[in-house]
Amino acid sequence: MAEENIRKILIIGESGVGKTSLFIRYFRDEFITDPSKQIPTIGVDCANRKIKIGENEILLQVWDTAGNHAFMLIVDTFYRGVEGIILCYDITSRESFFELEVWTNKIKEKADKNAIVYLVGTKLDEEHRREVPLEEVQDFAKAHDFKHFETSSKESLNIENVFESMAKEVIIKRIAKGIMLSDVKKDPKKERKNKCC
Ligand SMILES: Nc1nc2c(ncn2[C@@H]2O[C@H](COP(=O)(O)OP(=O)(O)O)[C@@H](O)[C@H]2O)c(=O)[nH]1
Ligand SMILES: [Mg+2]
Repeated sequence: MAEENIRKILIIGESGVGKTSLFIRYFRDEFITDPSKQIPTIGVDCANRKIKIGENEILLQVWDTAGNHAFMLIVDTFYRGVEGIILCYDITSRESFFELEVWTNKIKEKADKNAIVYLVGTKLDEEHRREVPLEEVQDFAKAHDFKHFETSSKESLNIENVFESMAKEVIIKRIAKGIMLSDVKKDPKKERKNKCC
């Protein structure tokens, strides 16, 4: 597939919130329960999936990153060219919600200002252990203009929806940008002809 049809998406957030589980559920439709089989993310991991929306086919290239601060310098270099960011927190961890402020600042600092950001709460199957009230996180999302989702990788809730919705938005944004670019590229002579003075 031509390079221009590859759309880069980054999954970020604190260590242990469930980023890799989200990634594995989407790409392999699995959830690894055996702790001995869970491998902590080292730096970054990547997978691709072809997605067709209307006439447009894209390759969604998703990068799962390590939230661990030891890998921060490597991970920071991956924000370049990213069109969508999935910022994760754990609905059962108030601390992961507080850390969102730090992640939001990082997005502002490192990512393209046009990147689409989704705020994704994980571990929805653990509703009985919820520490992050829905209303509070919705207010946060609204204040930052992020779309908000809650998911469970364990029970496969809302996962496809997050990625499909992101793919759609990225395509729409790209089409809009394409129109703008073609406007800019218009022949200046023709442009002048059309003007009345
Ligand atoms: N109950 C439940 N546990 C989850 C879910 N997603 C991840 N976990 C658990 O949370 C821990 C951290 O998950 P991981 O995906 O490695 O987090 P990461 O460090 O953000 O990549 C693991 O023990 C997972 O089994 C989920 O949807 N539900
Ligand atoms: Mg991980």
